[in-house]
Amino acid sequence: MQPRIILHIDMDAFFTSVEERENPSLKGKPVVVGADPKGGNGRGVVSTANYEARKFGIHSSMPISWAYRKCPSAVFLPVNMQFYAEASQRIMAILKKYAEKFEQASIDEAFLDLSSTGSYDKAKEIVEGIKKDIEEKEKLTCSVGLTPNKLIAKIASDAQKPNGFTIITEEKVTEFLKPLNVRKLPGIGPKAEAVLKELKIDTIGQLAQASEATLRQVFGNAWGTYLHTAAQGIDEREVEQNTVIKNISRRMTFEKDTSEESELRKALETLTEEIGNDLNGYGRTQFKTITLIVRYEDFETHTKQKTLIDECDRSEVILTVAKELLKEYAKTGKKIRQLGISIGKLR
Ligand code: TTP
Ligand code: MG
Repeated sequence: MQPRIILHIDMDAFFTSVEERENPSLKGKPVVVGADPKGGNGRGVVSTANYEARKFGIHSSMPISWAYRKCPSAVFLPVNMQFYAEASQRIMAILKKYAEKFEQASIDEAFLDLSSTGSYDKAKEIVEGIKKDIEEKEKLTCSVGLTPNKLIAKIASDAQKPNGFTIITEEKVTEFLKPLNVRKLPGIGPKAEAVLKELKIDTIGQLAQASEATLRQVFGNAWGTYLHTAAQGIDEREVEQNTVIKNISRRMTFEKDTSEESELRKALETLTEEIGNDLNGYGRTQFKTITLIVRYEDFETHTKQKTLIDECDRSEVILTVAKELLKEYAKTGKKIRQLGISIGKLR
């Protein structure tokens, strides 16, 4: 069988880059896109920060009030989703032309299957063309990973941001993964990281050495096997043909972990409002599933989903369902670190 050549592409600091393109006077300044900071009293979260603002420790999903305190002189801009969605659509249209198999993974990410080029040299030329095309037509930069599968491609595109191009051929996969922190593997969060640390596993290389049986015992069968396989750099998933975003999600990290009901309720209201804006920005109206994501102070994370009988287009329903789903978690009395809402099966 011919080896696969898979490209993952991720736009650099996407929302802020679009803003900077429209207003070049922003270049070089720390820029934050998100809720109104209202002089440090604003509710809501950071959608993204440009690389200058990241130097101050500002990042996605942080409360906007916190970001404001970290860098009050940053330029704070509201989320202009329609604007980013349009840029995204144009970028995806460019990408689609380059491969028969194209999968949009989020507003600023996509996978392309370039196996039919037959070699990394040929694929590399195409990818250089893609980067140039996006830079010329959209005045935006992206980072890419060109590798044997989706998993490695996603890790590789992140390896040299911004404006990176990382090629990892089949024979280099083990060497590439070996020194990386386990957190680089999709799905490993702080909790799994802590458990692995107990086992004296810090790097993907060390994880690859651990026995599958041990990992299955510690993490359960499905997860254990995933970790074992992923650490070897194995991923059989195909690039799927899809061209539309299927869900929208928003997260909010509390400045201080909380179990305060009014604070949790306010957070759900803010998240619902932001999701409503995103939905409008995308020009979509209907959804069918609502998921609540709760991350506790110890990083334990739970999700609960409700599927509506009929498709729905009302924000109030998101809020009502999210509040209902939260009730059970609130019962535990454990403090919550982060809340998220995701709506799915969009139309
Ligand atoms: P990302 O690709 O995760 O981030 P980014 O493009 O801003 O920066 P990077 O260079 O590290 O890729 O997300 C793409 C866009 O999605 C981002 O610009 C804003 C939006 N977003 C949110 O609104 N909330 C979030 O929590 C995250 C992670 C992203
Ligand atoms: Mg990005």
